[in-house]
Amino acid sequence: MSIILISDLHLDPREPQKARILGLIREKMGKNCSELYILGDFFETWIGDDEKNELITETITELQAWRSQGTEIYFMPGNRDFLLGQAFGQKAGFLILPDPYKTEFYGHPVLLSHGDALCIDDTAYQAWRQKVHQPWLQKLFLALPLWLRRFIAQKMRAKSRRYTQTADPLQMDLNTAEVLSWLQKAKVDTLIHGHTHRPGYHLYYQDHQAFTRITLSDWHDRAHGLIWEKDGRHYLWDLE
Ligand SMILES: [Mn+2]
Repeated sequence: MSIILISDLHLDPREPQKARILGLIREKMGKNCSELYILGDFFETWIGDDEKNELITETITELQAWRSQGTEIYFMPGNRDFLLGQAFGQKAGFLILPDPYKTEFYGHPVLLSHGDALCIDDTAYQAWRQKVHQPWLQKLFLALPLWLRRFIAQKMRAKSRRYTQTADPLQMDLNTAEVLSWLQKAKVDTLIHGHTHRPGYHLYYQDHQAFTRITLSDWHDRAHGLIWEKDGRHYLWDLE
C-alpha cells in the first residue's frame, strides 16, 4: 500500500480533459493507494461551491471512482482554490484540511502545506493573501452573482499573471528560516508542499538535526506527485 500526494493541477474548464489524467493514475496505481492528498491549486480558480461546469462534474465523478476503490481523499486549499468549501468537499467526497496540517505516514510524522504562506519574502503577495483570507470579504464575494464573481476572478488572474512575470523568482520561493521554524514548532522533520512548481528534495541541517522539504510539481506538461510507501521509502514520480 502507499499514499499519493499531488498538487497544482490547475484544473481549468477550458481543458476538461485534464481531469481524465487523474483517471489514468487511478487505473495505474489507485488500487494500492490508501490515501490521496491534494495539496492545493487543484483548480485554476474557484469562485464558489455553487459554480457548475463540465470540468467540475467530471472531477466529482473521478474522485468518487477513487473513493469506491477504497482511497480516502484529503484536500488542502491553495492560493487559487481557497474558496473551496464544505459543500463541494461533501459532493466530491473529500475532507478539507487546514494549512499547515500535521499527520503521520505509517508512523512517520510529516507536515503538509500548500506552501504559499511560507513565501514571506514576497511581501506584496503576503499582503494580498492576508486581505483575501478575511472571512468578511470572502462572505461578501460569495454573495455576489456568479457572473460578477467570474468577471472579478478573471481580472485578478490577469493581474497575478502580470505580477509573476515581473517578480523575482527567488523572492517568490519559500523562506528557509520560516520552513525550519514551522518544522521545529510542529516537531517534525519533513515538510511536503506545492505552490512553487519547482519539484525536488531540499535537505537542511540545523541544531544537530536533519530536515527535509519535499516540493511537488505542477501538472503543466505531465502528471506528477509523491509516493510514500508503507515501508517508509518515498519518491517523486512523473507520468508522461
Ligand atoms: Mn499555489
